[in-house]
Amino acid sequence: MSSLYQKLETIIPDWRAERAAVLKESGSVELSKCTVAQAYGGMRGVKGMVCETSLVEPDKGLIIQGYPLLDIKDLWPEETFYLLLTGEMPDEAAKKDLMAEYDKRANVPDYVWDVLYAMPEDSHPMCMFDTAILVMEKESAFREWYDKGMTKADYWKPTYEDALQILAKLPSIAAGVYRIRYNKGDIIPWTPGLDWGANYANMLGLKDPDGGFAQLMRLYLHFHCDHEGGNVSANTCHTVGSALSDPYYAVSAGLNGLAGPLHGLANQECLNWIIETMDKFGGVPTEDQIRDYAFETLKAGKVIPGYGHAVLRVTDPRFTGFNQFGHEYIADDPVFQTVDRVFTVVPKVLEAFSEERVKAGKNPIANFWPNVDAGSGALLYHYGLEEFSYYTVLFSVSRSMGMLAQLIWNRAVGTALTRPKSVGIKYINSLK
Ligand code: CMX
Repeated sequence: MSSLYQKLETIIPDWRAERAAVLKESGSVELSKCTVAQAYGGMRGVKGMVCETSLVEPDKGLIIQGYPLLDIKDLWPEETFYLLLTGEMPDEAAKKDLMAEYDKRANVPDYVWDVLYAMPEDSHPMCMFDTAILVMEKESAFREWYDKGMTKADYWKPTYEDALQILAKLPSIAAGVYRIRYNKGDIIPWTPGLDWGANYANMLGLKDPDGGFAQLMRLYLHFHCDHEGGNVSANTCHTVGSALSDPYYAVSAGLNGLAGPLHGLANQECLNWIIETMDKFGGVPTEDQIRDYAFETLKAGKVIPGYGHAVLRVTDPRFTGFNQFGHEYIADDPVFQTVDRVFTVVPKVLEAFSEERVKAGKNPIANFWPNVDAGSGALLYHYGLEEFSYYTVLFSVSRSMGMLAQLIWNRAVGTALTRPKSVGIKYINSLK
């Protein structure tokens, strides 16, 4: 048994006791109201689900199990997953143990490669990645145990096994998608003993003489791991999982949500916008040029990708962390310099544009600051990962940790089938 599994066996009874106590003592306490505007507005701010892995505070950003992200920015993804799931920092032995657990499960079934090679050449990498996860559904331990009959108390155990199987294989699958989709040559196999982030970097097959790219991948995979429970991907994974669909179904579904341009796909759009700006002005643009192009984009009815957020009201600490990495490792890179300069200009442009919107009777823009997607692409680009349409796959590998940790937690405490009540306009009018 892995030390993570043993840890879960000891703490899950406490989670269950806590849940029972909170329901008994506070079951009738009101968490939230929901106005008509919120019902039409994507339920922003409505508190209607429970998530223990992480919290997003509008003025602080991501807090993982009580730790603000930038206080723990040097964690490796193995440590991140352990922390997300247990609320505790793993010691070196537990980290090594999880690495060994991944080694045991890293082999990807051949039929996955057959499916990926058979997909149309112009398939989106996210479609390939999500398909690869879904096609492995027949491997699900949860489904096998469920079909044989198991008690609810055991639900978390095969969910944990599925989670480890999926996480162990994702770097290989994601790197394989890259190599197949962009004709980069043969699949590069997983290296036992190498960590999750460095293994992924290695299997992509890019040159990394000083290990900077592997270092970036660890950071990248750590930073994108989770963003509490209500975002599109986590919420979708949770809803699908609440029907006891197994983790292969649930994670693939969640990632289909991540593939949308208002969510994870923004990182592809974002670097696209940066490169467009550089092409237009023949290099690193001046602040005035960025201002003009930003207004041009907004006036054409488009969003400035990488800016704004549904919850955050400050600069995303994940952007700050990537920006620090850029200053430390690739300060002379023109794409990074452009991203850095855009950061000094675009918030003011969005503020001014928001005022114009309000004067025209439209909603204000709630947040002018960069989100995670504004900065990550420039770093990837520097290390030779130039295919923007691939970027959301990297995000997906990481976000699977959060979705799976949430799924295990929900199975462990027995969270119910998701079924909010919907209403129609006649009902709303009847309330007047
Ligand atoms: N550029 C232009 N307009 C923007 C904007 C931006 N960066 N951010 C918000 N707005 C607009 C919205 O489109 C909305 O307009 P309408 O009322 O005409 O539809 C208005 O401002 C109000 O939106 P909001 O309350 O500030 O933000 P939302 O919660 O509705 O949307 C988000 C949040 C992220 C979808 C939005 O800020 C956006 O589209 N940003 C650009 C895309 C992006 O970076 N997405 C990545 C988010 C992080 C992630 O999930 O990966």
